[in-house]
Amino acid sequence: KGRDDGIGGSFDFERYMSVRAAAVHDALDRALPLGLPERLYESMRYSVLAGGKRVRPVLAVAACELVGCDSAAATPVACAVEMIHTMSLIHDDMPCMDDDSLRRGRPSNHVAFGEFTALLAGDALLALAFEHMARGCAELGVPAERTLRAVAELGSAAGTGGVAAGQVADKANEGLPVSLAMLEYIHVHKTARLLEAAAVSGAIIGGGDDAEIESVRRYARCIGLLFQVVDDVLDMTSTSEQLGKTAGKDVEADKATYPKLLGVDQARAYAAELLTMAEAELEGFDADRAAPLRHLARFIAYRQH
Ligand code: GRG
Repeated sequence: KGRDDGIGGSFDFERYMSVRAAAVHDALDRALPLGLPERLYESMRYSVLAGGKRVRPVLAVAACELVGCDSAAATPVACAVEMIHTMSLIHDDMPCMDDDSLRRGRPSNHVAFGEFTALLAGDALLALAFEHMARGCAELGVPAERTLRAVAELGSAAGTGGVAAGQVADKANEGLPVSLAMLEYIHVHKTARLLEAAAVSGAIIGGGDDAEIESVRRYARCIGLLFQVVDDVLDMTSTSEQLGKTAGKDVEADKATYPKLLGVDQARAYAAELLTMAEAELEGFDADRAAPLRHLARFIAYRQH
């Protein structure tokens, strides 16, 4: 097709990721201009524009393209999902949660701005996500019923049907023996649901039919869990390589993980199975259009950090 964005005959995934992630970064920058009170805006921009892999927004864009729509239509929903993800990181780092002082290579939001500003920046980002999506989709002429459906999808994934529920279960089980079923519940809700909602919302906004949307959901559910299993394996392998971990990491020592419950080899085998299942869900789609999501699944499976 001669496109220079990595979607040509031979697919260049790194280029696709960097072009799409840069577009999302610019859109986030525009979505969040400085305003008053300045400190609130600065705190929100500090975390949103700090970088990160941008996996969730790229998933939304790629799913929108998968169902045959232009990537631009998915920009507001891609920004919304990254705002929700970022607010969950801000709150997760606070002293009442995981008490982490570093995030995305710099001081956590509450370290840089203080606790109450960090808390409110997170709250404001969650609210802005839905405001931005509603306004942005309307401006682009996305049919309102698609936007409404995507709003419900993201709302559930952020709250009682996803991240907040998963985090409560995670905190409530801290230091307790955790079954594989509970570990799966925590990760499905805390991590996989938002990745799933990112992809599903992109497919909804792009005008996918119900069968396509459900295929995208099953694909994304697999890569959401895959993301966590790989994270756990990477954590364990890097932890065993680094002697004398910091006190902060010692708290994590009694945290249940897939390699601890299954063993590293079994956890890796589970990751391979999830990757196979994710790729199978893409078989019904045009191969060129499915290339970004196929490579994204492999990127998640084989990433080293
Ligand atoms: C969302 C309403 C709402 C509340 C938040 C604090 C909290 C409740 C939840 C914690 C959620 C959390 C931090 C889950 C972990 C998700 C995860 C795997 C984060 C790392 O994602 P990456 O690797 O990070 O994509 P980057 O920085 O690359 O974006």
